[in-house]
Amino acid sequence: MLGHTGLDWCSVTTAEMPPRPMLAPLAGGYRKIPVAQIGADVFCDTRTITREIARLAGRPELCLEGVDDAVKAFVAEADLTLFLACILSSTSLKMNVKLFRAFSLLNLLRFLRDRIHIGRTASVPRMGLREARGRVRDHLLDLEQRLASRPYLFGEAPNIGDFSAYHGLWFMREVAESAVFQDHPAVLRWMDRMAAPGHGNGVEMSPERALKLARQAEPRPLPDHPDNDPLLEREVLVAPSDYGQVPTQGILKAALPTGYILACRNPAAGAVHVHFPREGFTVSAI
Ligand SMILES: N[C@@H](CCC(=O)N[C@@H](CS)C(=O)NCC(=O)O)C(=O)O
Repeated sequence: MLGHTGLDWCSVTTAEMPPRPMLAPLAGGYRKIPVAQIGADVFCDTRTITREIARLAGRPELCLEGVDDAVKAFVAEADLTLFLACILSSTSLKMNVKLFRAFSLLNLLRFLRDRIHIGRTASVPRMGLREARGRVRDHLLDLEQRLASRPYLFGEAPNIGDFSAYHGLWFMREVAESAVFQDHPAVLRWMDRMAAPGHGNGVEMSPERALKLARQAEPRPLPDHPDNDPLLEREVLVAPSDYGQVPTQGILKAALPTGYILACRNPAAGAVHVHFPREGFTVSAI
């Protein structure tokens, strides 16, 4: 999405699983990636990240608030069930060999143990390998049909639906080198079109610098919105409701129709505002 919008950005590479000691102070313990940062504002989950990209680029169709209900429903399915189906169906000998090459044995065991823990504690519908493969096949047929008459899934230009569908399939095609795409030429052409702009003007940055930028900045002013949530100004926990349900603790500063803003403070990052979407997250008082 950063490539398609041509925005300038910096990239901090983090470990593939916690502990992530430099990221934890910024995102208040939220365990998933990606996370985005603008000064002392930190955006968790692609739902809040895409909203910022859409705003900065003046392209409302890149976030959920800018699209109609049909696209929203498509994204809900693509981001969770279909994404998990893509990852599950990527299980193959080739994939296992790649994992072995990428990790030391100890790290591989840690990684697998971590994934099993995520799987066991997840509250998403369980899916076997057969079901996952079936879902991916149906998904590809649906995309092939959509793309028969237009370059992107919903029209002449990409919207958030394209990006949601793309990332799971990217994993299958590029990382797992899956053969399922052979009978779907329109999907392959669309994937090439999606990848063509690259990742934009991304510059590598150290985690220390990211933390320093947070410390030096003030969180931006809170949105002007009538807010009478009973938890406002109270210490709360916000956690994903699907998987990786590690909570972030902070003071609830805003409960907007689109999401929550938490104030967190620690010596490494200073005072930060951590943004979460409402959908897919729970908030509870401590
Ligand atoms: N709903 C999240 C999903 C993000 C996600 O699942 N990220 C994976 C890596 S691609 C992750 O962090 N999984 C748990 C973990 O590894 O800690 C989003 O849209 O950002």
